[in-house]
Amino acid sequence: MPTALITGITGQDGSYLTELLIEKGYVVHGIVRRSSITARGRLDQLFHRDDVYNKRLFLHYADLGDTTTIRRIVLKCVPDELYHLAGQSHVGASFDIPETTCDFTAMGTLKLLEILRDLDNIPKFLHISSSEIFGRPDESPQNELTPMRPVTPYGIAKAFATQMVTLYRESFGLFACNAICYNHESPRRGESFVTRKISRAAAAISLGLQDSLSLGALDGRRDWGYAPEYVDAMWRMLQQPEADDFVIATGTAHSVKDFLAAAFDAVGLQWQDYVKQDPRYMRPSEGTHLVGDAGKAAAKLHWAAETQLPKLAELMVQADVAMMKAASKASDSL
Ligand code: G4F
Repeated sequence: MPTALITGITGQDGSYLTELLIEKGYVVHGIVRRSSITARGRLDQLFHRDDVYNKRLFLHYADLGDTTTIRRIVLKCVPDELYHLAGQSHVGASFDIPETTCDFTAMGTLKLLEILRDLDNIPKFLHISSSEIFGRPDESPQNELTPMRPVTPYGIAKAFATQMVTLYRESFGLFACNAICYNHESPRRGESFVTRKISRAAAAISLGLQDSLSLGALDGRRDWGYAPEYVDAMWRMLQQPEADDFVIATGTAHSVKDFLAAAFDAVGLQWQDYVKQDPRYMRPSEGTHLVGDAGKAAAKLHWAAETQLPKLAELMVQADVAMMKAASKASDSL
């Protein structure tokens, strides 16, 4: 059985990737941060499978900065593939906590690469990079050769990590790849990202549980895809004969207003009746024209995004409606 190690296993992408790898017959080890609150809900289905938990799925505690512990975990698990998904991933928050963002997202990646460089059997390595490395690009759509012009602390940290991965591939011969992922969403998306904030609000307003929704800039455009499809692209990258970087995107940009329209339409409402703008959610600086050209992924990985807006918004809203109805039923039965 092939063995994979995943940093950020409890996140949206980590949980979908774990499901994919378990389905493909892998043994999966995941690194989680120690905290007094157990936040592993996204892996629940796998935890309840007797044939999986502690048989083919194992969790280990470590912070990204704790190189001694991470080295020990890597030596113990002997992974064939290492998927590095962890980091401080909120772009807006990166303006408030730039040092933490750079420690986790930039230095955390370099520390992992340094651990790998010393191993006798170096696993194939995938780093989840981001469209934020392009910031305000000169060309649209962007591809793997588009120059990086990040305009946020998060984007700068990701640009550093991305370039280090390329450097370790070219200078030290590591099988190390960057998946340059554009925004990818799902019902498991964190609640502070705009799509999930909107899908939850549309669901709650339609059920009479919320009156309004406060957002920041509504004209920003993003290339939004469906997360389970993106983790499939990551896996495909590590099955290639040679390590390389790939843009993973739908190729279509939409505004926050487009997402709002699709999400509220899914519950028969007009977003203009409920949405307020709040300066608290405005960012000091924003990426623009972020839309990806995934032509190389199509040619080499035989991968293409399938789910587009408004289907994505609709499936997220429907999942939130179902979740809220189930929660209210459960509290009624107490
Ligand atoms: O949902 P967002 O916070 O995503 P953002 O900033 O594009 O970053 C996400 O995608 C990147 C590319 O894959 C990742 F690298 C990154 O880790 C993260 O997953 O914001 C999307 C847009 C922005 O233009 C933002 O200004 O929505 C706008 N927005 C408007 N009101 C808001 C809000 N964003 C958030 N989070 N919250 C708001 O209230």
